[in-house]
Amino acid sequence: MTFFTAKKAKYEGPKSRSELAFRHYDKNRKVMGKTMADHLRFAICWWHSTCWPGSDPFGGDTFLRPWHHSSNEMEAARQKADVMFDAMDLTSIDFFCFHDRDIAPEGQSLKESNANVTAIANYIEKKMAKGKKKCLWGTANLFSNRRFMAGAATNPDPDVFAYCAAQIKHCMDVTKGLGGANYVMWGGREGYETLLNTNIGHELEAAKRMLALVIEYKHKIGFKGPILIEPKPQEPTKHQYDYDVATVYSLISSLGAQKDVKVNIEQNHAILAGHTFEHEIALASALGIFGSIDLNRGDYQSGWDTDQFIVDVPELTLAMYEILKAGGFTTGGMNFDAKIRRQSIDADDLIHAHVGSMDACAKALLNAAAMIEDGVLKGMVDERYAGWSTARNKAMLQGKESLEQIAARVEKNNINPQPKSGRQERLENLINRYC
Ligand code: XUL
Ligand code: CO
Repeated sequence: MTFFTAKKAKYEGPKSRSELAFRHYDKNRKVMGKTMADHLRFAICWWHSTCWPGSDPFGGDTFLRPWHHSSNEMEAARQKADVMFDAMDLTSIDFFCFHDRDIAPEGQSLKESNANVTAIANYIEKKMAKGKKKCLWGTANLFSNRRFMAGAATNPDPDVFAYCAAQIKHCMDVTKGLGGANYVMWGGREGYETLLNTNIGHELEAAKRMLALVIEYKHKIGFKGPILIEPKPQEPTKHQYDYDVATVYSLISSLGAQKDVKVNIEQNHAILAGHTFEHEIALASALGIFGSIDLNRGDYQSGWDTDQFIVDVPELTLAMYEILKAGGFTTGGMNFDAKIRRQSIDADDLIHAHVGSMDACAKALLNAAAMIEDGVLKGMVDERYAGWSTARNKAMLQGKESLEQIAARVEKNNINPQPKSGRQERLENLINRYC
């Protein structure tokens, strides 16, 4: 018996009147030479979908899922896996993402915890083969247990650093065993609460060392996909070292590791950092470190990580436009790091949430593809930078002219720049034509 009562959502076209159906997501439809499924590479996440019980700082469990109240933790872990695979089936989502502590209970020692993770991973592997499902990425939970309260790799206690290294090693092995396309690092506790007890210089060095160890191990075991760092500016710590794409780039480039390490960009984290979602994608792409997406929506009034399902088509259209411009996903994809609201207590709410957001993404993909194919927006941007294509200006950008030479040329030719309109409103009107 399955936990859900919903039937598998089908593509019914834009005119469908069914409550649970795809209007735009037609999995095998080709868009710009690739199927929609290959463009979007949707993933469901373990932690919000089956681990979180609906709690908030003021109250506990609202969902009352049977596996949260089971006396046999390993049996509950298998039950959660069954529900995850049923959800993937009903939504036609091909990938999943997990933390080690999501899939299996923590034991009395790391050895026991690792054995639990391995046992459930074996159970998951069998279900993957049966349902043709894939792992987008795995990650180690280095933030929930109280041992991490003062940091994971950046903890003042070297034993915590060592413990993290050991936990990551096992999680990388398990992710590789499940054929994971990427391995993620989100530094939930890599930051500080007060400078009064913090040695920033040491903590940055430790974070860098951990990343170097992970890259080395990735090569050692032949893990093909990239390591993805997930930027976030605050929450849980007041000041996070992985603030945003630009900050994470400085860590990656300090190791010269742009080939091995990319970023996993989350909408809610982007707006908490004071950026837009599309800004973070465009910047990562410009810096050569765009990897994957954690898909959700922050609340524009609340200053915390509300992780709602994203259904805003115009916002998604701008994000998809940047993703297509970046060449689309290679190993990455769109992981629903999103949770239903704590009042959404019906089992099927989870299915409706994923299907609705997938459909919004599909519509955004169609909009963005039309923007690319028309080329009007690109044409207007190219025109703005056209002056740089002359031989002399190219030479200036390539460092072939010194400051004195440029200065002499400006005086000699009486260069006198004339401002031109940025045409923002015309561009915004143009975007609305596609949405
Ligand atoms: C937390 C968050 C994490 C990461 C994985 O804000 O986004 O769930 O995605 O650790
Ligand atoms: Co995330």
